[in-house]
Amino acid sequence: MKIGITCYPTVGGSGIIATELGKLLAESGHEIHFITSSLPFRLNRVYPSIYYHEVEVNHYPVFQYPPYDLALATKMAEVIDREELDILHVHYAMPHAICAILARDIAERNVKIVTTLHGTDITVLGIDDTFKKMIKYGIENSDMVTAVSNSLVEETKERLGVEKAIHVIHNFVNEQEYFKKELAPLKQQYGIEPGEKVVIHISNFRKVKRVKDVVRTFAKVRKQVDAKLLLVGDGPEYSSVSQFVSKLEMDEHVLFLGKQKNISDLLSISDLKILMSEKESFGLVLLEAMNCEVPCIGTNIGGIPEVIKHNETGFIVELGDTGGAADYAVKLLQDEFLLNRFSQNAVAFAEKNFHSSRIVNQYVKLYQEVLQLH
Ligand code: GMT
Repeated sequence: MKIGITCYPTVGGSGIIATELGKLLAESGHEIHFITSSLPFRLNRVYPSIYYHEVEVNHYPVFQYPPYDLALATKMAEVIDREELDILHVHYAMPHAICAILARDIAERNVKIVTTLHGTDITVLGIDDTFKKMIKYGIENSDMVTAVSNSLVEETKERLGVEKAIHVIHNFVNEQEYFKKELAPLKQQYGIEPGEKVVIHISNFRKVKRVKDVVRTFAKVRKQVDAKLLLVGDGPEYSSVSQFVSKLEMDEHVLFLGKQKNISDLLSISDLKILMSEKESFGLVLLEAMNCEVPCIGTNIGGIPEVIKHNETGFIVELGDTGGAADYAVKLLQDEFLLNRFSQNAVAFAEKNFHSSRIVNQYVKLYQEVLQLH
């Protein structure tokens, strides 16, 4: 098949999924055309049968705002016809599905549109009345729609009143990259003592991630367990979280690592991952952790309970329950046998339910079905 893929190419779970999917589809013989504003950051080497078409936005003085969406739709239409695409798979309804629909109208070829919903398009933009109708239109006029969790399907139907079938295809990780490595020297370089446990949180530090709840949980854990907290990522809440850490006099125990590329190395030196989000359609970082044998504690929000199996691969707590999260964390970190069992359960659960080959097959099957539609 010849498949066009559009996503937000910068750092973010949806961009990672779209790019890794493109890479795996290319490996299994399909021709992939990325149509994005910049080179997807995971496309870090040459892949025969992967092509990249850059969307260029012209800055004519007559436009007060550069028309990115229109430039994208025009580029999509051009690529559909020139490269004879069978399918255009877009990640995010807003604006990508809308642009794809416009491109389908402009193009001469009968291309099928598959839209994948990743969460923030529904849980954040879908609340805004201005966008609600537009997102609904994008979903209803796509040929097939997928969402990354059952919870996101329910939320989409509830918030937007969408009747169309939405297929759940969970997220996956690149197992060649996410696996546990032996990296004891790295721990030492970060000044982590041999007996100390390592708790990790990775996010884009947006408000919805509730990073302060992670710090609150960790502060409670520290009262009983010798441990360090690694905070990985950057975003709007970064400085207020750092002030909060100082206020709790935890600077010595919390390491702010900023944005990092080799996340699997950091996960390999970690014992536990904490995600206290108030919105999360899936939580790809949890799956990355599980593949590196790191059990997770997460909130009972969105798709998180579909990824963490409570009391088996980690624990689920209610939103804001930092006391409960700390109790579970202490229980795991103080019992080497239990921690090891949860680590093994986590990697086995990830392999069984979210292995890349399984997920990519689900997409291929969906593509085959969409091509049967008139
Ligand atoms: O979480 C974010 O802020 C980034 C966002 C994205 O666009 O990558 O993540 C969303 O998509 C990911 C990939 O499907 C999911 O793992 C995240 O849970 C989802 N984020 C939210 O729903 C808040």
